[in-house]
Amino acid sequence: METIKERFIEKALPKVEVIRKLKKEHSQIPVSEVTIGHVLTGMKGIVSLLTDTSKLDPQEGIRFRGYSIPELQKLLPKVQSDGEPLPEGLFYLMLMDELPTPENVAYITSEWAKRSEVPKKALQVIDALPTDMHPMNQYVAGIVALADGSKFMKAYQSGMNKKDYWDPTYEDVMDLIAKLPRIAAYIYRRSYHNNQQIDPDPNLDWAGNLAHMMGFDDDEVKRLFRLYLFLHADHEGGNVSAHTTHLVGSALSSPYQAYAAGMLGLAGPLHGLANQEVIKWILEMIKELNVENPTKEQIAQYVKDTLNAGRVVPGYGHAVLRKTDPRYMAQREFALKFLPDDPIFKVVSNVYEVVPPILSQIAKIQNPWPNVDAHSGALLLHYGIKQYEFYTVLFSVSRALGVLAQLVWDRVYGLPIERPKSQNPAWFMEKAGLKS
Ligand code: CMX
Repeated sequence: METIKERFIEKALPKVEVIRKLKKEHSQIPVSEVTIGHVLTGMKGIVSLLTDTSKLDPQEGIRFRGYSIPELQKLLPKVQSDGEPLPEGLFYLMLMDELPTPENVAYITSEWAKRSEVPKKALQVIDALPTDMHPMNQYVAGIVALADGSKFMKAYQSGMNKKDYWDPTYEDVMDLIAKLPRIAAYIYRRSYHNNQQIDPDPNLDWAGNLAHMMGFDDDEVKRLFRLYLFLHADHEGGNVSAHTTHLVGSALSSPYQAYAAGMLGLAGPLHGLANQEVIKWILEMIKELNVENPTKEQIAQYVKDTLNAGRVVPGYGHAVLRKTDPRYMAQREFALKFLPDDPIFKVVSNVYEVVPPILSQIAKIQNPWPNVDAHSGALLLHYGIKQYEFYTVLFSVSRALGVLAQLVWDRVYGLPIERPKSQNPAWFMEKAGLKS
């Protein structure tokens, strides 16, 4: 057995005992009260999931295994000393619950490079799709095509013991994450660059290679990709992509199937697709107003028109956060450092000044502040990644790190199949003392 796997299970087993003890001896302790309001507002705030990898505080934002984004920007290994954390390091932290050394990160980079070859069968599935099919649909089709190679499913079919589930899950997770940059870049080159594919560079890290295979060799783009794949990796367990991956994984579907399902959730405009919606909205505003740099008054009017049309302002609001998303701030800092004069960045900055005061006036909106998706498109656009329909694929590549690290933990704990209870409207009316 390889070192990380050996150390992982050594660390994990005592935690398995804790979970067993909680289940056996403390099952009856209530952790949340469930009201009709919870059921009808998307179950927000009900504590009902077990997640190790990260925790979201409404005021402070995300912490990965206890570390905030600014802390990890200092503590995780980087390529340049003033550079961005390597996503490999964040994966290591989420999986192993300890900060990685540069050697640990180098090990993960080399493991993923070794496992990165995408079988021809999966590429043929993508090749069979129209090139103008939405990249997220192509991406998920590619992942599903990989599922036939699942080591977990093979071991399950051969009668694997329950206590060993985590082991082939770990193998699938490492195989799958390794292949994601190639699948993503393959779709990008196929849809937007005449299918002229670019081979990976064995000397590059996971994120740097994604930029390279998409056709971007500028050092700044590689830096942006490291930041991007670091920032989008995880956001606690209840968001649609994480929860779906966990839920589908609870049926013992393979990690490929569970992740594919999760990414179909990320493909929704209220979740990850918001990154394409933001840039689409900004470009449409610029086109409609026929100006390059709309004034704050023009932006305010456009925001009001969007709201009056019964649409959401993309990139603003959040189910949990009640402050500006620190992932937004980290991207803003990158923009201030590398592209302070970019015209779209200036529009994004003006939108940031205009939108929160308007949304704050609408009582039902819980959070008027920008989320991660309000900024990412402007950075990608600056470096020539204009095809905004592709943006959610990049989010997906990153999100694999958190949801799949957690899936290994789910399988170590032996978490059961999820099956909450549902009731019809008459049942709720009766609970409320109303006649049906
Ligand atoms: N623009 C207009 N209306 C908004 C709004 C926004 N940015 N944010 C919230 N609202 C509305 C909701 O649509 C809801 O209206 P109804 O009651 O009429 O349905 C009401 O305000 C209450 O919503 P909430 O409790 O504040 O927020 P939710 O938890 O229901 O929704 C979110 C959260 C993110 C879906 C919502 O803020 C939104 O639609 N934002 C725009 C889309 C977006 O940026 N999504 C990306 C989120 C980050 C990510 O997952 O990647």
